[in-house]
Amino acid sequence: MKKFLLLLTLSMLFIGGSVEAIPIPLRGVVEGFYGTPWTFEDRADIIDFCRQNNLNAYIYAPKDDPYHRDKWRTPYPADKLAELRQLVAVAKRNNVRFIFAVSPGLDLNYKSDEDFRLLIRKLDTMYDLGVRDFAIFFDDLKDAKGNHHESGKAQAEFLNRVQKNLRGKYKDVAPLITVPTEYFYLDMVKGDKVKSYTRDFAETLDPRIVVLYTGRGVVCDGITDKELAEVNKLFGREVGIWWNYPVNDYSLTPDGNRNVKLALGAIEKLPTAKMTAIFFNPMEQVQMSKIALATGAIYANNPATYDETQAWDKVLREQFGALAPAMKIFAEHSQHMENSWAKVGAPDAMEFATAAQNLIYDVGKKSFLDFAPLEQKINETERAVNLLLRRLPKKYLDECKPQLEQLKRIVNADRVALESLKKGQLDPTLKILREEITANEKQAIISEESARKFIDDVIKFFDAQDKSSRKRK
Ligand code: LOG
Repeated sequence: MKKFLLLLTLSMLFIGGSVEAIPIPLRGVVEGFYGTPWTFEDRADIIDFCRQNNLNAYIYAPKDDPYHRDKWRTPYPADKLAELRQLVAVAKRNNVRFIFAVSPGLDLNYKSDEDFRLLIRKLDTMYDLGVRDFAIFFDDLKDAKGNHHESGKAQAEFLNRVQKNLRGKYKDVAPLITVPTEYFYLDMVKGDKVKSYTRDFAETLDPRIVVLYTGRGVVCDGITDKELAEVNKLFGREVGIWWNYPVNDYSLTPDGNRNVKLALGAIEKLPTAKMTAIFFNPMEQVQMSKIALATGAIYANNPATYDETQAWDKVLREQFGALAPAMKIFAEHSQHMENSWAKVGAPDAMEFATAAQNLIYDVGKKSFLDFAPLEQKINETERAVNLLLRRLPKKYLDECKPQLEQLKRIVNADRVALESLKKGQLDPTLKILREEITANEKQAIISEESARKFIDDVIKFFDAQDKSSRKRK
């Protein structure tokens, strides 16, 4: 009998030869980035997008909404409240859970009854607007030296008290969601020991409260099943993921311009094991975020069968129709995000980079030269960029014109670089073109290790040749 039941369940899992999808129960978008918060229209648009893509939750947590973080004690003014009320209604219509978050950690006194009262007052107001899901976030409370002075126990007790208050008054609120102050794995441990903040937090926190974490790092190159299992064990519950892609608020120029590189790749390298929740943190550029977010939705609806290449193609076709092939070429150059502490996303324009590297290698070895592969890449990129600049609808162009124009400058210089290699002599205009590109990197960064790098490599190649020929003289 037991065997029969097992067979029955197994065969129920395999419908039409494929495993039935097991969606992550709580899946959606967390508006959790630094920089200009989305507008009402952006949010309504993304909530509608969530429904269309079978995402069921949106977290309201814009770092630079003063009433969410800096001035969390201050109630929303009437106009903001009216907007939130409308948004909650939009979410309800779309069957998307509107999760309202507060980030009080900058100056919260965990032991103060007054602070507790003020926080609950804010949540009560939102309850009255129709919100049934709440989150309290404690991320990014470190000082300039990277230290924080939070007590894991005090923080968890505070969260327990909030949860108890809400669940006591209201029978229809969902379990509280939180992000601890140590929210990425490498910050929770020291060597093979769990740090005291995280240990106390995990031990004290009501097991029903949902904990979100970001992976090994804040922005990291994937999460394995094993890593997730380790963190589940650490917190004594199934944790959820706050995934920092396609967010680009840390893509800064030396003079502090934000969001200069766009993350247009697919979500990749996430767990296939069972999970409770996943939220994708998007870019300020809301339309451009939809490429990664839609692949994230495909992932979240069936992690076990997710294939990022397939998902990416599908999403580009759905979102850009006839412009999809051109958009794919542009997006190929703008997937990878990396700095001293962050690394995520597939490498940019791999085929382009390989063609460029091979060519320079062959020129160096004075072996047979085949310019065709790179020339073809330059041609197709140029055609794609020009088409997009002419034909992309305004709502998209408004968000990606600087990057498209920058890629146009880069491929233009790539062509001059290629011609230089053909002639065996550096065209001096290449250095001028590079200066223009560098100047524009204040507005837009793209393809750093691929199309952009080829320019530097060719200049370096001729400079080195110059030097060695001078030496010989
Ligand atoms: C913030 C988030 C920010 C992201 C990327 C979390 C939990 N918090 O370093 O607001 O958008 O990194 O810069 C974060 O990720 N902290």
